[in-house]
Amino acid sequence: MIEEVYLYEVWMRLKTPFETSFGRTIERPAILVRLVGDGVEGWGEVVAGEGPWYSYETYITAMHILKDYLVPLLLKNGIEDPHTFIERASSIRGHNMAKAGLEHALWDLEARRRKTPLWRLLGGTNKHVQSGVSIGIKGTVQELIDTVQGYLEQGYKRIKIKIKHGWDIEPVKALRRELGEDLPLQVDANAAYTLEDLGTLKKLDEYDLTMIEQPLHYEDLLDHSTLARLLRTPICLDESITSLKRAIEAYKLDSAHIINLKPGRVGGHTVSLKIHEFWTKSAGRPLWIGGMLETGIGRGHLVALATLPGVKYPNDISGSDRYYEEDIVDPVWIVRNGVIEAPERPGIGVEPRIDLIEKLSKRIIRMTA
Ligand code: OSB
Ligand code: MG
Repeated sequence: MIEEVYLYEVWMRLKTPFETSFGRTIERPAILVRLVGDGVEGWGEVVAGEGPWYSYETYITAMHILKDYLVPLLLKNGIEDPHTFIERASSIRGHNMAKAGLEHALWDLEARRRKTPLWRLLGGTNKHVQSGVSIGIKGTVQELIDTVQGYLEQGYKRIKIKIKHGWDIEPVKALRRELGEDLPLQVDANAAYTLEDLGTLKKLDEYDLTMIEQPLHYEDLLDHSTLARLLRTPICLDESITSLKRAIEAYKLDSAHIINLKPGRVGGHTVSLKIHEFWTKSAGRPLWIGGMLETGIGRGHLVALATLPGVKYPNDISGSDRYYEEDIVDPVWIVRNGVIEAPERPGIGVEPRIDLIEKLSKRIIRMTA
């Protein structure tokens, strides 16, 4: 039985600011969800940001939905199983990131109870997770080149750069010129363009990018479908895929060849498994696992998901040291030769450092059955 639920609002200072077309992050909030039952713990992380920029959810709306709806739903009904939780939580519209934080904690708890690694419980097959790096918008092209070179020296398998108006053709052209045709390179626009920008997007199309991620509006499927027909570069959708239904629609409309699957965006592992099943088996298309600058706890959940057989590209799952001076888990996540090895330890396979988490928390809420 789950006896206690803790919600921690932690703040994590990034080693370097992370800039995208929607804004700049220096310090990142995260809501950590900790379940305690029968002497076993389960941990999850809510990936909502400080403001409603990537998604309408924020760490404050997530705290509200968890505290006032999701945790009471769980405790009142004695729910322990992630599938039942997601079914019952479907009466709450949206708020996928809040749902995922708690649902992930239930999965971790279940895996730890069974003394099995979460990735095996999810049906993962490949314990060698390919690690890519997502690089924010920089002040100068030279700074970008130096940053990319640094990550390549550390062994990262592919480079993704953030683009926006005024920071698109030039950085891509410079990276191709300086680092060659073979550099595995992709771009992420975070919804910065419209079909009016076809000229720019056509120019980007000439640089043999592995994919272009979410070029158009954050809810769009239709214009992406039009764009997909006009570009050689495969389109990858991130923001637009918020549910299994949206993934099916994207397939039917041919809006994308690839999905960046983020469990936080779709409401957790249960829905992620369904999207993986549909997109990679029924539709026969590839996907990979995206990130939201998670702490080591959220990263553990991403690593587990990235072991699934339909993951065909390197993921936005980098080592702990790419994000934070000091991560909140032991051991921290390490990238060797561009690979993170999924651990054989139970659950997400790393232990949250409670003392450090308490120290970094601005708010801690404890709820009991
Ligand atoms: O669009 O993929 C994105 C980070 C925050 C919000 C959105 C995105 C990202 C990233 C970072 O690209 C990926 C990572 O965690 O390394
Ligand atoms: Mg993205």
